[in-house]
Amino acid sequence: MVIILKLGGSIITDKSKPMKIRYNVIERIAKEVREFINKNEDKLVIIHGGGSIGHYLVWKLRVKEEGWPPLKYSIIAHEMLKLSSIIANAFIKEGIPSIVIPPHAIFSLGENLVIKYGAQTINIIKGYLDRNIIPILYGDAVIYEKGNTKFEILSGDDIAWLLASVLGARKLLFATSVDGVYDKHPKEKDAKLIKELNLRSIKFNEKTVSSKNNGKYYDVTGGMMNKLKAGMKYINSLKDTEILIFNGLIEGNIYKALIDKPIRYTQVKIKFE
Ligand code: IP8
Repeated sequence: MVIILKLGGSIITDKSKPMKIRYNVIERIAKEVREFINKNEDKLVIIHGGGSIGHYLVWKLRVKEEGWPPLKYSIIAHEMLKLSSIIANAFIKEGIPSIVIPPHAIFSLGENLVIKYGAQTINIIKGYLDRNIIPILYGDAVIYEKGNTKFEILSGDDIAWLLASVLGARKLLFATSVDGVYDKHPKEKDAKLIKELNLRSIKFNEKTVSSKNNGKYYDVTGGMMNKLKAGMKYINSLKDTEILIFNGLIEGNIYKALIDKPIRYTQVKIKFE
């Protein structure tokens, strides 16, 4: 069975510092993944976010304001590919067969920012899984076919939900820099972790759904709010998928989430009340 693991940009980079990659966290995650794949049959797909590389560059280069000049597009796509290669490199060092699949080469965005892809894209991802190679994808800048601008950001969260849906994933794991979804901003003293959240009845407003990343000047895809909103499109195909949002900065949590050991998390359920 397939497990989708989304590594938040806020864990693999330091979002408070531009272009700051957390190599030690990436190496630790690679070890946890190795421990898992050595003992388990599940097929893993890794997706990661942009963190202080992607989000920072989109903000710093002012691409949205300037209508995505082609050279600036290339810089962002290239820097994200480099970040992904660093993750693949850490995996390979741990003996984990893995391959970067650049989203800008297989996905585009169409009308209403719907993700467009061909059947062959999914065949290729499945082909790697069948051959025991972990595909690594990420939030990327991609071609925007129907917009006023030629390019747009495709969040890794959207890719994670989409692949969980089309690959019929057993689990969809969001490793973030907080323990899950809170009833108010987690920095507030009396903020409580929501243990279980029903995606069908969730109301999207800043007060009920917030994360540490919200409000950061350069988070261009909307943090926790977008993570959940992005899942709405796939609600009917994910009824059998276990969806968890948890803290990937705590050592051992990723491994525990992969093997179903108890940790603190928000479980996202999709059910009729
Ligand atoms: O962090 C955003 O991906 P996300 C990617 O998964 C870029 O939302 C390039 C900003």
